[in-house]
Amino acid sequence: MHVIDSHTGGEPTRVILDGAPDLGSGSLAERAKRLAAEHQAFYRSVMLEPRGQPAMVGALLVEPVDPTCVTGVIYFDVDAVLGMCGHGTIGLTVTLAHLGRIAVGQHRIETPAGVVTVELHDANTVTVTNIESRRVHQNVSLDVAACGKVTGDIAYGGNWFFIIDPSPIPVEPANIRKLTDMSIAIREASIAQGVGGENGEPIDHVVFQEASPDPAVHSRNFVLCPDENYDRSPCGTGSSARLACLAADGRLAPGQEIIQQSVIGSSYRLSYQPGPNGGVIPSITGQAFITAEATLLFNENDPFRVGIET
Ligand code: PYC
Repeated sequence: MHVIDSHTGGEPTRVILDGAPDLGSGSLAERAKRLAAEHQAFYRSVMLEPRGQPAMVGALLVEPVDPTCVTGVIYFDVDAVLGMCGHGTIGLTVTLAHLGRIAVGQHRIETPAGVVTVELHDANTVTVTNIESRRVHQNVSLDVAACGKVTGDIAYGGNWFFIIDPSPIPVEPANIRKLTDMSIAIREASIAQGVGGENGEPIDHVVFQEASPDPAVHSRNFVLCPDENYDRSPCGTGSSARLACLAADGRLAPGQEIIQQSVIGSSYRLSYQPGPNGGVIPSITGQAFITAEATLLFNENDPFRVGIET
């Protein structure tokens, strides 16, 4: 299995070029469901240690349905198949350029959540124009055993987010353990209390937001991903969901650009345009760097061939 690894603001992406199971035909959403239901062992073996690493997202290249797209892609982490992934799309675009498959300019990429547009500015810098993102519930309260009542907004940016703004704990590297524990407890409470998206979709990510002390930076976030790791990048789909909340609250005008940082200080430039269905069309600019080109090996005699399951 040939893969190319990259990181976007510190968050790793592994693009799988070949050697993956055949997901058959149908829409990308149908093929993503098949991947989740029938091929868990495959994607876990690629993401888990010792082959993978914590927080890594896989990007499986598939044939697009829409022939105007340069590729189709299905993203996943060790615990879930994702609707879309912003940092992964920046990493994938830089990888496609590295492979000589695309040049500087605009390209379309099909994901289970819909078609996104990417603009490759140079070997490392990409703007993703995401699918329409929206806030679906405001000021939702959850009773969380570990920390009491927590209130947040529920928004969609290609995945489902519970966004707490302002964060009750400072969004700083020293607090990563505390933020992780609290966000896991919040996600578990949302599931136990039946709180989710507009059709009951489960919350898969939790976001803590806070204003930045640096006047050049609008805000910082901590984002918990389905695999219970935090996003090292400011999370493209999470930033999209957040833009939808800022727009709905009248706190950010269309076209106004802000800088959002992750908990480790990596940043995206963000803006939006109004969407056709009352949401926002987010624009996310970030940088990715290739870290490895590799062939993954699966030795029959390796006791950890399928990864370390804990
Ligand atoms: O950037 O959208 C994102 C993302 C989702 C999970 C990890 N990164």
